[in-house]
Amino acid sequence: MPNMIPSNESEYKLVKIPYTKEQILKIFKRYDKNGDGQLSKAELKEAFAELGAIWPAFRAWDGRRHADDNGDGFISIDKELDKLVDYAVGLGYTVN
Ligand SMILES: [Ca+2]
Ligand SMILES: [Ca+2]
Repeated sequence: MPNMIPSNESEYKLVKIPYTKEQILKIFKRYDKNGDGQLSKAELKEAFAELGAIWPAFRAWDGRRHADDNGDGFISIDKELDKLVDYAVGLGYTVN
């Protein structure tokens, strides 16, 4: 924050802002790198890494366990992504 002189100590504290559902949705959609409308394990892993997951590979696995309704190993952006977003929202990732 340039040119800002905090008037008291509390303003130095890092304010953690949780991602909104919409932001998380956008991030997941952005990680459909090959554009097939499905999120693969590798794509999920990268998305969770961006969200700040400590262990993205685990989240990619656990997220699919929650949201992969038809069990094909992929998250369908049309049909299954909502569930995955709810799962990710519940983890409380914060911006920055
Ligand atoms: Ca894909
Ligand atoms: Ca699926």
